[in-house]
Amino acid sequence: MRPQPRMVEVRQRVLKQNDLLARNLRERFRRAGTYVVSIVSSPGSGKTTFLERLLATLRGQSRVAALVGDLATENDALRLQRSGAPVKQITTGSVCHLDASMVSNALEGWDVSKLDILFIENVGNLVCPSSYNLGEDLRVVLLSVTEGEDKPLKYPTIFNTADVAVITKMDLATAVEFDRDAAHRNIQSVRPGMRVFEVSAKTGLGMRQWTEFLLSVH
Ligand SMILES: Nc1nc2c(ncn2[C@@H]2O[C@H](COP(=O)(O)OP(=O)(O)OP(=O)(O)O)[C@@H](O)[C@H]2O)c(=O)[nH]1
Ligand SMILES: [Mg+2]
Repeated sequence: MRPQPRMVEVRQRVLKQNDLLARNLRERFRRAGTYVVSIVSSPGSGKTTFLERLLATLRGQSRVAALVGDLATENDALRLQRSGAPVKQITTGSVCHLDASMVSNALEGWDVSKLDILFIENVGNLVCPSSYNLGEDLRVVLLSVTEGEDKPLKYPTIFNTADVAVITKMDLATAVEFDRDAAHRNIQSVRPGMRVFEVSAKTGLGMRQWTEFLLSVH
């Protein structure tokens, strides 16, 4: 009896299935000319607040929309809808990440060719989302100043599978004695060369640089 290898096999099959669906999604987005940005981070590090500000800023110049994942509630979708952009909530029940099929189902009824940028806020989690490709062009990992500079070292996979990092809640940096050098050093040690932005979605600090970067890559 070899229970462990069998478990690994099932997991690999699930991931392979997701990769196939993600490839279809990626192709669909490419044909539609839609740039897709996914956001991952631990719970409460500021994904929705960051997106609220981004949607409000970009609404005037780009056709933007968002999908947002949580285990339960429509709270984040209701917050993001205030921007006036199309937004859909994905509730995952007990699942700690979004997968490509959830994204595909949520897009039903949407003409993606009418979107310039689609944002996907993943379920707040520093582990599960890293294995699931969503067909995105850019994966952004957020790290808030309140959660500790060591998070990149403890959760390297989520940083390794992201393209760019954003340090959030910079307005609280002094209050929590945030060690900026250590945070940057830790990010670079798990993902050398990673581009890192520092923002406060509350005060707007750093948001212009971030938005300019996004518009330059999309
Ligand atoms: N001071 C400060 N607080 C912030 C900032 N961004 C978010 N917050 C606060 O942090 C808390 C969590 O913010 P959310 O945007 O809901 O975080 P989230 O990552 O979307 O949370 P989940 O979706 O539950 O994982 C809220 O109380 C926000 O007001 C910021 O830039 N500065
Ligand atoms: Mg949120």
